[in-house]
Amino acid sequence: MAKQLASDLISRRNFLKGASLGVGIPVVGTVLAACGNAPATAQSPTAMPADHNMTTAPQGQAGGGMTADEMDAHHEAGIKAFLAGKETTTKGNQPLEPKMDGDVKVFELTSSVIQWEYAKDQKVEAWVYNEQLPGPVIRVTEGDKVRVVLKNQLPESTAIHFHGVLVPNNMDGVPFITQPPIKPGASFTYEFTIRNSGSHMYHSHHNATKQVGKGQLGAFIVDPKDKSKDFAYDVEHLMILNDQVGGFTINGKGFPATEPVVAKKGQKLRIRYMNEGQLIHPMHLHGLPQLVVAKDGWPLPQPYMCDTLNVAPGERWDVIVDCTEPGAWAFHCHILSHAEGDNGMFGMVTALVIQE
Ligand SMILES: [Cu+2]
Repeated sequence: MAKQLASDLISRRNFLKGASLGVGIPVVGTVLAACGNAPATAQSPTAMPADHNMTTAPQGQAGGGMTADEMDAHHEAGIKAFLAGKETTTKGNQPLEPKMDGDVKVFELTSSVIQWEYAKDQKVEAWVYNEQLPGPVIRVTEGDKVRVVLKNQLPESTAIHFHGVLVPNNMDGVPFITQPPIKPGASFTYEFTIRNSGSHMYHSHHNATKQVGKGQLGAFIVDPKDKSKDFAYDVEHLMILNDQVGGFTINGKGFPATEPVVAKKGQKLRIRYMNEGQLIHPMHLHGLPQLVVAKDGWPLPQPYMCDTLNVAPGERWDVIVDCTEPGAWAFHCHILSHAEGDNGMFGMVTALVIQE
């Protein structure tokens, strides 16, 4: 077990190669240095390497009924597990390939109930699209003719609202306002021509506290027809926030099962934030400013810099990060109870890894 974990860490070290981890969060450098010198023992606090550079912790209780050393061991184990990167095998946000029907792009979605692994060995009942959380990414271009066919295998009626996408009234997906509810076992077909670009979402608009909370959500991204009108970026990362199923999650996973955001030095990284939860989440990136370029898919008349960006329920924000500083930079929600406790970091935490 320890051997397996050691090899995981080594392969992740190759993956992170050139990231100059030592200049990022110091604890990461410490973890990797310890890993190089001793067998990995992430889950075994008693086997922690002694740190002679630090003052010995007092013997009293540090919090949560633990000594300071025990607490630090939990914190270190979480970081090690994150770096190993094999906490869970499932992944949401997979691209959904359309079938062509003439010039119409046809996307097929099925709502169903599954057990979703939001953290290592932690499963929870989730109501998902196409057996993933978040649901698959629907990505189209302005001017496209789009058809979305939803098959409902939930025990409740449902409907899809295309949040932020300009659609005809009868395609807006709100039961009893624009359509009948889609009963269990039934299907419904949405069809519209894409009029506006940007970072949007699709989600249930029926018993939504429960249905969206349990995972009836996904990204709907529209690229501009004229690519020269898009923001300049080299790589992009989608970050869907939720705070019900699985607790505080980024892309359906809680730290340390979250994915790192990876870019190379010199690249411009576009992050698309989407909040499908019930709470505001101020997303804070260490080390590098975020240039905020769009709100709800609409380009801002005056982009602005920040390090912490409030992402409220229903909002989408696009930011560009100029990846000038190599290293692993902590990246987390700054409502601290969504991110860190006695047992270490959890929930809405990841890292931006900028490779040299
Ligand atoms: Cu938060």
